[in-house]
Amino acid sequence: MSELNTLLSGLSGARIIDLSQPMKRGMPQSPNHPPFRMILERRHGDMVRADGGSASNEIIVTGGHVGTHIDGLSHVSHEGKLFGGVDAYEAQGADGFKTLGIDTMTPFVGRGVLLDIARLHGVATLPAGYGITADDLSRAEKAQGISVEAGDSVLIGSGWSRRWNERDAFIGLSDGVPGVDTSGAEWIASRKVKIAAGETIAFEQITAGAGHSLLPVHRILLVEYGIHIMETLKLDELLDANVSEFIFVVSPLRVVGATGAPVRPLAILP
Ligand code: UVW
Repeated sequence: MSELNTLLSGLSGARIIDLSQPMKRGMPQSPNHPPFRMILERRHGDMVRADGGSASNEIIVTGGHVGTHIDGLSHVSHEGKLFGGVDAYEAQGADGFKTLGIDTMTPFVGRGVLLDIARLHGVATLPAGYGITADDLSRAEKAQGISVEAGDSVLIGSGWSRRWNERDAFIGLSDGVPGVDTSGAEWIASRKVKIAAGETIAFEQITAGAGHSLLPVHRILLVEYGIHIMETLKLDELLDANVSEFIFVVSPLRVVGATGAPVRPLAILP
């Protein structure tokens, strides 16, 4: 058997779960970012070719941080510095970033570990404003009999993607959103993961009425440790399947110099 066939036979019968939310106008998103818009620029019949053929196409205008997306290391600075001490003001320009743009991220194909914090607490969805601590993460590892290792990507299950269709509650400006607190962020960083992913817009704990005014977990992961953050993943199917590990595939759009990009992550399960 050829090496390719061996690889393909390993995948035959695999279950592939799409972890992206559908991108459409009006979907929940952070008020910090330009909204997603798509319009049909040309419709069938606008121009019909001599052979009867016709084509339709669209214009898409969107912020790089709406829908299921990944944050590049140029997204957040602290006191003027990006990850690795890079000067944020020198690195940025009208065409984006000379360095640390999302195009410089190597696509990830590797082990994904899902820590289900909702299940740990005996609920399908964590309450609004709940802070996921380092202790929660350690206890979830023990309960699931799994360990997050260097080079993995970690996905944090809060169950919040079950609320995607409740736009205002999902955004959580009044009641808050569950997410990792600073102790949880330090725990994730200590495991030397490549990507930290969650179901909510900000990944971090947002308390009632706080909005996205302070985002300390972004500073810790993106600026101090160079760990990409992924937001607004659709994890409900994976949580319901009660799986802890899988092949995780993340290949962001290669937008040169961008601070983030939409992505359609996949989980591949045996
Ligand atoms: C938020 O909208 C808070 O997420 P991002 O990190 O993509 O800006």
